[in-house]
Amino acid sequence: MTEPAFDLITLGEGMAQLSAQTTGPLRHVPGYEAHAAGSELNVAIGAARLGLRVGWISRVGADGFGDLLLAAARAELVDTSQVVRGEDEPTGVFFVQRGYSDGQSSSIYYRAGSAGSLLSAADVDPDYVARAAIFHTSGISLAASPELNAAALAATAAAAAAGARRSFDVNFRAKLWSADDARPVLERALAGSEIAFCSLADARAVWEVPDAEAALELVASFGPAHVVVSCGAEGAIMAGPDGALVRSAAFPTQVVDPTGAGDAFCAAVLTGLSRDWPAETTLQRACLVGSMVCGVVGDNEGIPSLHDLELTATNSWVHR
Ligand code: KDG
Repeated sequence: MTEPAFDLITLGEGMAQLSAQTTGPLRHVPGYEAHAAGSELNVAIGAARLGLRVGWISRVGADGFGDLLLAAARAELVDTSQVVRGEDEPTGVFFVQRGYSDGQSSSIYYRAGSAGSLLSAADVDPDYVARAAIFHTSGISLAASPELNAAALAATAAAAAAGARRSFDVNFRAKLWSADDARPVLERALAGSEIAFCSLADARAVWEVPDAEAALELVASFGPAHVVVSCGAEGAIMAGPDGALVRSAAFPTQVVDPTGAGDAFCAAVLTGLSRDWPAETTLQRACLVGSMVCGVVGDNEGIPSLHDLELTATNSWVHR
């Protein structure tokens, strides 16, 4: 078997994020700043910045926001040869309201009929997917539209046929589908994955589990050998194929906007798995990367390079 050309290939919709420049309800926000976002694009950018060879499969509009997404991916040397340029549909957009109702951020989507949601199975080249060591997608791709759902499933099947490891993040978005609609689809996707990510919040929303251990056990029961449950400010737990459970605390941070932190966490775990970091190192670094993203506006700008991560990790241990 030939060496995979990519450590990681992700598939999913990129979107322009318009993040409120001031905190509070959107109706009183006078200005926004634009960032490249979208879960699987965030993972691609994060993993590339951490040193992996990454490709991104997607579809963007022939508009300025499409240019923004491509520029963000290419700046990190993410391969965009499989990003289709739609002729007529706009690139999807979402607004982020920050620091309102419990200090949380919330995303308001303008994505119906977007270019990214119209990526289809016919756009997926199985030979390209076969060049990945790990293929990654998430529940957002399964929920956003029938076309994107079919594209994600086609790519997952191509990855399986080629012997690539399949990674799946539950990424439940209640604005895209209900828990009842999502549950069987997510369970099928988890059954077809080797590596699975689920936040405790998502596990509670979809399966009503009481705690992180129950979430881990439940997700593992669907089939994936490697399961990671992230618990926000409570840190994360991870179980590998050897069954050993690893825990990490979160790193205290001044939260500016947590949007994208889960994707950054996921990118760091996938980097650790690809580079054979010890399990404890992988999980601690992933928690650190997630906390670094929380301190910065934008989904992926706060993800460090490997050099910055190592430096920050050393300082964090010293000051803990
Ligand atoms: O994880 C961050 C994503 O939620 C954000 O970038 C937007 O992809 C997005 C989505 O569908 O929610």
